[in-house]
Amino acid sequence: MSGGLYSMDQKDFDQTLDLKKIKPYGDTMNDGKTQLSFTLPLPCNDEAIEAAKQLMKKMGFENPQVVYYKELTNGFTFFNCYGSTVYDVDYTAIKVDKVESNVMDMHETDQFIKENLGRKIVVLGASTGTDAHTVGIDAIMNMKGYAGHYGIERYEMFEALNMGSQVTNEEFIAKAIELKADALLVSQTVTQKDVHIKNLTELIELLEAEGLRDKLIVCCGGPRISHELAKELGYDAGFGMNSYADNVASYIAEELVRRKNR
Ligand code: B12
Repeated sequence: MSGGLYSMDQKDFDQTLDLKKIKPYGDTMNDGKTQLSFTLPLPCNDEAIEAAKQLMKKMGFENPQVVYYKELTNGFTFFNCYGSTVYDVDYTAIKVDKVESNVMDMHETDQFIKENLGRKIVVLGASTGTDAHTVGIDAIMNMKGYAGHYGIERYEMFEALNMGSQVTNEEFIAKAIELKADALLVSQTVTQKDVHIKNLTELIELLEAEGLRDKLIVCCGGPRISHELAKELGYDAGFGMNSYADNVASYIAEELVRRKNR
């Protein structure tokens, strides 16, 4: 085919993949195309749309476009925008702190525990503080599991108790002592005003005050949790989105065996 807007050849487009200069991919390599949404505390009018575009430019986006906008309430407008970022990152220089474990499925983990520990592992989980979200901790602990991954309650070699949501750190620790827990699983979903940081930090401080911190494996998880953040807050491991019982159960099993053999 030749001529016309729709007959451009592949060779007309940039196809260079440079791992040292990674940019978002829209429909061709290195076009930098990005979708961004935000709300401005402005009435829904043409000046607000222009303000959104100017902000996009200041954020490093060329050719900013507002593709959707809607008044949320009087004086507040939501925007969905497209633009091409001028920035790139060096992927080859990136180092990420990750949970160190071989991820095993339920049967493999149970077998590993039988062979290397020879007893059941007691875990206690909850969504703590004021957080009312239970779906995350249920996904990890419930017998039926989540997205095809069985939850910890189903494992033969785990005794698991899920305390639900809005559990205070004090109640959580008291239950851990009562059950002689090996590991604590904390779920945090709400991150507004960094409430999760305050709550997660308080748990570690209380455990330290009780002289329990080193006796337990303490893990946290949630959609805004990373392993890096968890370590920073004094946790042994952190699990974010797309994590399942397999990830945390294998980690706990391997870590307990490591500690036993130390
Ligand atoms: C369902 C829901 C609710 C339900 C919760 C019902 C319930 N029983 O849990 C209800 C309606 C009660 C609710 C209330 C609120 N919600 Co809400 N809610 C959601 C929603 C739609 C889905 C969350 C969910 O269930 N995800 C599914 C689970 C499976 O995913 P997950 O939690 O990420 O869990 C996975 C991983 O993170 C990880 N994981 C999670 N925990 C743990 C723990 C461990 C140990 C491990 C290993 C892994 C792990 O494993 C899981 C599986 O992969 C989200 C929006 C969204 N689409 O995400 C908002 C959302 C989480 N809610 C939000 C807010 C603000 C609230 C309220 C504060 C609203 C209000 N102003 O009243 C209240 C909370 C009040 C309170 N005191 O907590 C915000 C949070 C923003 C923020 N980051 O702070 C969100 C993101 C919505 C939004 N965009 O604004 N909510």
